Amino acid sequence: MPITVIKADITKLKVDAIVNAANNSLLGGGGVDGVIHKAGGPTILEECTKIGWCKTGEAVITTAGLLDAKYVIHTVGPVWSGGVNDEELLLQNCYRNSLKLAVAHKIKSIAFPNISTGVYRYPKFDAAKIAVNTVKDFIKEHNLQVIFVCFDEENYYLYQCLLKGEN
Ligand code: AR6
Repeated sequence: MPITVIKADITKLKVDAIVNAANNSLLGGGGVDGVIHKAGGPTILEECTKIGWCKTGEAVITTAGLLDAKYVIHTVGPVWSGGVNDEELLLQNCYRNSLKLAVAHKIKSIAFPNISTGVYRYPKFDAAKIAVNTVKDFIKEHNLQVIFVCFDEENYYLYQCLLKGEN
């Protein structure tokens, strides 16, 4: 099954890479970003500090410190501001650039949180459609196992609906 959806804490997963919903500074924050840095320990932050910055929609990679994953791919989602600031394209870019980075590092399994749907307030249904469509499109040409990791019930329900009958 190349695409699955689960309800879980992403830091607990044993996959090649987990994706972090970071901010431009890469210095950590709240939400899933805070949890990843807390569980992964200081080496992730050290590597992020060396990288220094990530543009919205782009992605960078570090090792995963104390986590069971091998890598953390940090991507920066758009802040929702009504859809007038290219948010849709930027969110697509987050998924696509994270997947490209995964392929470049020979990663075979990757877990995504629901990027931008927390602090950054992207409407959940729209964000889920973008995530699912972008991933589906990408894996047509790449051999990757993708796990959507939902944390709240609403996202879990939306992803299940969107992926029903897919696998
Ligand atoms: N595992 C999986 N998903 C989680 C976890 C977890 N342990 N914890 C929260 N989520 P957010 P954003 C979900 O706010 O909207 C940070 O301060 C959460 O339920 O983490 O992209 C950064 O530094 C939500 O569905 O990320 C940025 O400043 C999803 O992760 C800013 O927040 C994303 O919520 C990024 O905001």
